[in-house]
Amino acid sequence: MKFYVTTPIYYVNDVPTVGHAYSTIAADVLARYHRLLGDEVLFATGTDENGLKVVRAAADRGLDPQTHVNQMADLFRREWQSLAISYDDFIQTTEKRHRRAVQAFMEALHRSGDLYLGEYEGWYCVSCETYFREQDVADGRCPNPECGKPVERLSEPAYFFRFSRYGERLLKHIEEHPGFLLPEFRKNEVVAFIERGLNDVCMTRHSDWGIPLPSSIPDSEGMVVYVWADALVNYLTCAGYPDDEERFQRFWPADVHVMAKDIFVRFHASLWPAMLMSVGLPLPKKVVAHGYWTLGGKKISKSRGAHMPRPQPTLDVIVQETGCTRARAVDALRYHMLREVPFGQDGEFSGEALLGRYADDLGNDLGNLLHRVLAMIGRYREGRLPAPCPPDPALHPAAVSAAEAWESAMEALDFSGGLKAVWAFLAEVNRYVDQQAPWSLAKRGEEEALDRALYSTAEALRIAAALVSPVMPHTADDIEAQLGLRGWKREWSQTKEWGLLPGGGAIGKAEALFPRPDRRKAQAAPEQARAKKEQGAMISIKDFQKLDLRVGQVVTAEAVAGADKLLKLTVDIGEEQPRTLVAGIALSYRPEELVGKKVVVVANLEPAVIRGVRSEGMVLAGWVKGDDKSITLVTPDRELPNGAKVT
Ligand code: ME8
Repeated sequence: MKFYVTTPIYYVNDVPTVGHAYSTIAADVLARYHRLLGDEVLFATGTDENGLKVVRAAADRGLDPQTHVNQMADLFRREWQSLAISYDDFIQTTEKRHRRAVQAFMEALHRSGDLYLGEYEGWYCVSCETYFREQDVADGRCPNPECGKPVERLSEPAYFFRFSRYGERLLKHIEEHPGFLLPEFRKNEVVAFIERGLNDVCMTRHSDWGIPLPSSIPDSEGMVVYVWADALVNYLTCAGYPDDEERFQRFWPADVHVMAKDIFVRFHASLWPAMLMSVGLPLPKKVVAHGYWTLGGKKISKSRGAHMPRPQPTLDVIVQETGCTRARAVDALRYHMLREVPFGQDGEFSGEALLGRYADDLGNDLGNLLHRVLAMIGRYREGRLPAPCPPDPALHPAAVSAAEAWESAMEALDFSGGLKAVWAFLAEVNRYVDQQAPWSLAKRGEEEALDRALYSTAEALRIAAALVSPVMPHTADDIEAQLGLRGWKREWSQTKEWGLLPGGGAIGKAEALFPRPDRRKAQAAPEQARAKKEQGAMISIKDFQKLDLRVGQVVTAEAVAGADKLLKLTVDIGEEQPRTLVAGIALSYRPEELVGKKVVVVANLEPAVIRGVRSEGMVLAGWVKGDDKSITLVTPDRELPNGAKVT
């Protein structure tokens, strides 16, 4: 199978924002996923260089337009490479191959009878590179609500495309191909737009920057192709149109065009399909619009200024705040953007939310899981994987359903839904580790069960690596390396198989995948890092103030039936009734020694039922880790009344 995915080609009037990165990352995830499926993938992106906007941006920089566009295209290339964008083709619309494609396409349009010479009378918005009708322009300003800039009066001979002919055919195509336009609610906007009636589109203008109309078209002297018509044709150019027939047959039609909603209704979901219909080419299989990333509720856009969130400074912040590597920060940004917001919706871009996801989803759910499992394989099996065991019913079906959920999500372009399913699987694996409690199996000498638990969790992590790999390619590589899989050829089908990790294989060096700021130093020593994890992350003074710590006095103390470490206490903390609580201190205190003792109690701890006793707080105690007999209660140094606050 082949798979051809595109991003918009971006204007080179300024540097990319996280919004541009978003479309490009989404397309990259599709491309990587399809490569794992074994498809022959063509992933194309590039830059839109022929508009008037570009000429003005070049003039502002004191450069000739070609030098300016080449510099900007290089900047985009570098940007995408740094975000692990695995594009196969990067097109610049000033390239020769594209000029050739656009001219061939215009000739084909002319041959089809859909191009006619007329007089253009109306308004042009340079910022949107769009023509507007007389009635749509009020007070000389662009009617696009996100723009509103002054429009320019134009009156010149021009070629028009008979867009108006295509309303019915477009509606029919949309109806007959339910998955053609996504998401569904935006499809309705397209239908409404077409039903209001389509106007012919001016396809040329007079300029000395742009692709000249071919001289085979009469009276075309001095005319260049309207930048939008030129830009849309890039999708054909990348597929080999018009000269590389074999490549074109192989890759066209595109499987998915990805973009935001700004250029969906008018351009990609109606004008583009109509242009293709006119020249008799098949339509793309899917055209998908995502929402906007916003800042303060307004679309993030280059024209709003330098403070707009951009990928590189965002990566800098992640690295500074967490101490992670840049590659890891790239993965975190990619994950966050796709997970945080359902693909069709708008979302507010927030560094805080990003760091939150970094700590919770990536640090805790994934990074710590890997670390725990590897540490146990290190400790109990001298760093060697136990022999493969049969599929574990608690894990294997969960892996298969995560893989299947991801597959449907990729069809529906539901990135956040797909990731949610993968994280539900990780939650299963975390739960499995807690339930199996390999440390207890080791203590009890249950070697076979321990082998099974360790192998199964490692195998689950191998699957998790493949599942996350389209979104987090560096992380997937590192998980595999830590599991000892060197030179491993990853394939999607392996996400549903079991037992692929070789028994006896030596695991690699365990390193925290997503270090936390407070664990930076501990990274070098995995054991310490684990201990730190149990202590938790840094908290602010505000967090600390949430604790209601009070001096109390033990009123009664008794053993808890069937639990040799627990005592049931009642403690007077200055309330009407003494609190009942359960404390794990029975190996170091006898009940009778406790009565009358002053202690410190966490009074606002959520109640919990422990061994059938409702415990309404916790007494503070210190201990030497691992030695239950060393537990020592914290007690005030001088006399304090019951209920006194401890701060
Ligand atoms: O429109 N949120 O180029 P462009 C989400 N050259 N996506 C965003 C975004 C945001 N805040 N800001 C930008 C053009 N994007 C034409 C396209 S295609 C044949 C020609 C992304 O540089 C999103 O994909 O203005 C949007 O559609 C695109 O950048 C617009 O990029």
